[in-house]
Amino acid sequence: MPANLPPEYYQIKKRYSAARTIEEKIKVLQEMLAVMPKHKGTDKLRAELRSKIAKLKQERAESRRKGGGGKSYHVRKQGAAQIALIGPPNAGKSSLLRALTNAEPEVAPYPFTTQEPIAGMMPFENIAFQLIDLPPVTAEFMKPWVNDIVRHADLVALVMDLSSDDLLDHMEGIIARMKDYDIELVSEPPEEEEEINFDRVFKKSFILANKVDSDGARDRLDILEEFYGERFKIHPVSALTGEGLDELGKLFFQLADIIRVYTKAPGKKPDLSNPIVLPKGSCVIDAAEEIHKDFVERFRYARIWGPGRIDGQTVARDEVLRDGDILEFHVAR
Ligand SMILES: Nc1nc2c(ncn2[C@@H]2O[C@H](COP(=O)(O)OP(=O)(O)OP(=O)(O)O)[C@@H](O)[C@H]2O)c(=O)[nH]1
Ligand SMILES: [Mg+2]
Repeated sequence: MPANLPPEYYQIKKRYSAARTIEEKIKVLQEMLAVMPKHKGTDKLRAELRSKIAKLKQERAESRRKGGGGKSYHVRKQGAAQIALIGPPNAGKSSLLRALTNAEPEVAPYPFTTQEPIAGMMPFENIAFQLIDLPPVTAEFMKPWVNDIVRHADLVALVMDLSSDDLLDHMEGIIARMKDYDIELVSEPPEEEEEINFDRVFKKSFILANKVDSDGARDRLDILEEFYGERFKIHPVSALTGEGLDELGKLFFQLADIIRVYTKAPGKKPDLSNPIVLPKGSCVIDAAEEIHKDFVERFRYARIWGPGRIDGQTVARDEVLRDGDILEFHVAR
C-alpha cells in the first residue's frame, strides 16, 4: 500500500538533513510525524519515525550526562559551494588547500598533521569555492565530527595519494567509513525517493588524485581509473608542481551544478562582477527571491539578456535560467 504522503511532509523532511543539533532533529521528526496521515500504508514509516525520535532522545540524555558529548565543528558556508577534502593521512589535503586558497594549514611529511577543519576560499572567475581541509579518514579511524562536516558540504573531494601503493585500500576504507555514518559517496545523487533511513545522505563526490608528479604515479592512476573510473570522476593533480590545478575551478563549477545570473536596472548596465549563484534548474522567480522576499509577491515580469536569448525578451516567473543570464525585474509598486 503506497504511503501517499502530503507535500508538506517532503518540505519538512528537507529540513531534517540541515538540522544540526539533536534538539532540532527531534523537532523536525515530530513535525514529520504530525503531518503524516494515519493508515496502513504509513504504519512502517510512522514506526520508524517514532523509534528514531526515541533514539535521539536517548542520545540527548546521554550527552547531557557526559556533559555535552564530543567535539563538533561547523564551518559556515561561504561562496558558491562548500567542498570537503577527504582523504587518507599524508595524501596532500592541506597542501592542496595551501595551493588553491590563501589559507595556511600546516603541511608535514608525517601523517595526522591536521586536527581541525580549516577553510579557505578558492577564487574562480567571478565567484569562489570554499574548501575545507580536514583530518585524515582511514578504514580504522575518523574523527566523528568529520561526518557532520561532510553531511553539510555540497561536494566531497576524495584526495588520493598517487605515491602510495595502498591507494585502493584508502579508497575502500574511506567509502566504508562514510557508510558507517550513513553517508553514501556517489558521483550523482539519486532523485529524491521515499526513504526509510532518514539519516542516510548521498554526497556528490569526485577524486583528486594527488602527487601525480611522484614515481610510479601514472601507473597507479591507471589502476585507480580501472577500479573507480566508472564510479567517480578522477582528476590527477599535484599540489607540489601545480599540475592539473588550473582546471579545478571549472571542474568544481560543473560538479556543483550551479549557474550565475545577473540583475540590472532598466536603462542601466548589469554588474557582472556580482552574480547571483543558483542551483541549476532555477527559475526567474528563484532569482527574484534571492534579491528580495518582496519581489516574489510583487513580480510582474522580467526581461532577459544572455547566451542564446533574444535581447530584452519578456519572460515569466517559471522561465528556467541559464548560466550568464541577465535579468531586469519589473514588479508591482
Ligand atoms: N610529491 C608530492 N608531494 C606532495 C604533494 N602534495 C603534498 N605532498 C607532500 O605530502 C606530505 C603530506 O602533505 P599534507 O598536505 O600535510 O597531507 P595531508 O593530507 O594534509 O595530511 P594529514 O593532515 O596528516 O591528513 C608533505 O610532505 C607534502 O609536502 C604532491 O603533489 N606531490
Ligand atoms: Mg593535513
